Amino acid sequence: MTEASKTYPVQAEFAAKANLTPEKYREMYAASIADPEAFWSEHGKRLDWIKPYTIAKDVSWEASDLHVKWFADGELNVSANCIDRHLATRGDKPAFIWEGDDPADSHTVTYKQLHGAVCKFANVLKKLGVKKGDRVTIYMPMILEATYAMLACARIGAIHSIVFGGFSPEALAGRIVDCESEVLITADEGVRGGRKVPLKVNADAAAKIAKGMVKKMLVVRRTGAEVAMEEGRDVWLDEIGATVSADCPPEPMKATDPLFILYTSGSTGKPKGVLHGTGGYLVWAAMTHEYVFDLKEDDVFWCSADVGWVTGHTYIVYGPLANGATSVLFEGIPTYPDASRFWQACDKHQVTIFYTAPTAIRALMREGSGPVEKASRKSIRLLGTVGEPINPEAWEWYYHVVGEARCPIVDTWWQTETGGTMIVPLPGATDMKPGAGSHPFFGIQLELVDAEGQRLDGAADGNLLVTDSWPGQMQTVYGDHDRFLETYFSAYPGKYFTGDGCRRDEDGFYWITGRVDDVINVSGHRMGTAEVESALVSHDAVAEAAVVGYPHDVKGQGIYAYVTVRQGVVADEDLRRSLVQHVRAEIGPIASPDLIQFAPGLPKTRSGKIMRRILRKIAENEFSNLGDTSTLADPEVVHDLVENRQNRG
Ligand code: 6R9
Repeated sequence: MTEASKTYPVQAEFAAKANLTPEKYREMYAASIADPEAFWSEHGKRLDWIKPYTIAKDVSWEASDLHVKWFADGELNVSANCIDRHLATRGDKPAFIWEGDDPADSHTVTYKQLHGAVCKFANVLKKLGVKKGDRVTIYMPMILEATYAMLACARIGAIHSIVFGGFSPEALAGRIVDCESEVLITADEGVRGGRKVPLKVNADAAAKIAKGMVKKMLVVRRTGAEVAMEEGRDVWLDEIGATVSADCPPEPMKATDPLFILYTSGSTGKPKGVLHGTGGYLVWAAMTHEYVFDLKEDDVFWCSADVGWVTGHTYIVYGPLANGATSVLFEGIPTYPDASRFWQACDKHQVTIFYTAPTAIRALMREGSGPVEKASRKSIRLLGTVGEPINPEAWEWYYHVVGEARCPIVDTWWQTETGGTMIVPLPGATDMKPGAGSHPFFGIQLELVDAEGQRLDGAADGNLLVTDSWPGQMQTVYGDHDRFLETYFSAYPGKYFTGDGCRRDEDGFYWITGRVDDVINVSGHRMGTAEVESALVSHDAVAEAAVVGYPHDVKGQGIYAYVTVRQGVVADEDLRRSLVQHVRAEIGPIASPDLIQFAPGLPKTRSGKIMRRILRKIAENEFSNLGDTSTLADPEVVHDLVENRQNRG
């Protein structure tokens, strides 16, 4: 048996109290596939409906009639489901525990307090002129007001679009313009790892690039830094907040009305605005949160993602709150003030379920077990990971060192597009194999196909498809329904193509092997190679650029850029630094190339197509087997690329 196929049964002590058993999982899964309409009609009832639905699933993936409508004739309000309906029974229960960047800084908000804060925030938005259906961009640090802003939008039926606070003004502006968002919510500054992030300065720069699109900017005071306020456009939340009431009835929304847009990278072109609806998304967020994390009433749940990513949307805010759970919101980073931070905070707040990304686990693993053992971690009973494949070494460390072999690990595979978890070893229901996504969640039907689209049965390795809809499925690409069809349903008509490769082993466990398109996964963040390339070629010195991923110890994948400079330009260290700076300014620090190779030419076919396969191999330091190079226009180019490769690890 190889290390990678080791199997761990769920611990008996955990299994005895788990919400699921192997039998119950099998039974529910079978029911969800045999009659999706009946299954989801039943499980949709977990929400409070203003007007009950009569149909659960109204979906077509046919090119001529592509539509995704769950609970189509029902009406509900997401903020009422996340807040109001808990007030009678959980009014004094903490909804959020905020853990500041500074370990001395933390704050609890009960459901009752959350209700007041969100209603006020909603009235502020109304006062700024925001109406149902309007897009509101949120560019915020990890502070409570970010969650109030989301829930306030949901309360009045506005569509939020959160842009991760690490994105540059250029990237922020692109997203504001794409969805024509006239209101931008930001803070004076953010704080991460002891350092200030100039959010308002960036927001001002973005508003300028967006040329008059931003009509109102709502600014939250976080650090108290002196920032410029533009007369007539900018308002402080605390000032305008003092003028509005804390009474704001929730707007009845159709289940298919949009809840949020979240931009994500694809293999081509600009990031696309993934649009999620109201009813289906919330059912999926709540149900996956409950089953994936074996949720109990007194759990303290901590998802360490940023609200700027889908994981933060679904598992910091919507899933936990829809379930009336207590959710931790962390402003800082895992290594500040030191590498014990996560575990110290788990002790401090008695966290019972902890959910993070493999890249964080690998970074902490480097520091050894000392920082982990400084904390007791006794409160933790379940661990989770998300964002990229977890290598078995990191899994074992997480399991044995962090979880002391007491806690199951749920490795959750999903995407911005899927709204919530799709493949997971449900705790109590299945054994665990380190690195395996394992089994489909209720309602999820998977298929593996080869490049020609032939279905692969039994143990096999292929492209991962989903063959039928689920409530959390995105509805469309905002403003571009054709791109929705083209991106997900054109490679294998009538089926959803995930963009991931996957292996099914002899026991029927699914193992995600990574992206098979031109998307790379850097520290769990999705990055389109085309985006980085277009940032590079917008630099004066660059004639041509090609970007690929390569294996990176901590980040999972690093960004490797091949750059051909213009005639007369000196390709030296200064230029390297300038290119990195340029990409940071165009997209943000997460897109910084790790390695840049100056290349006099790129390998191209006679028809002028860059042969990425060769570039990937060289970046992986695997140049001994470059495959067929006979179609290259100039085979000499490859020799130079290999000679001057940057990854010799
Ligand atoms: C939730 C999220 C989606 C892509 C996805 C896949 C990778 C996410 C994973 C995983 C292996 C896991 N991915 N979770 N790969 N195992 N548990 O990350 O959404 O940012 O849209 O990224 O991330 O490649 O296609 P998103």
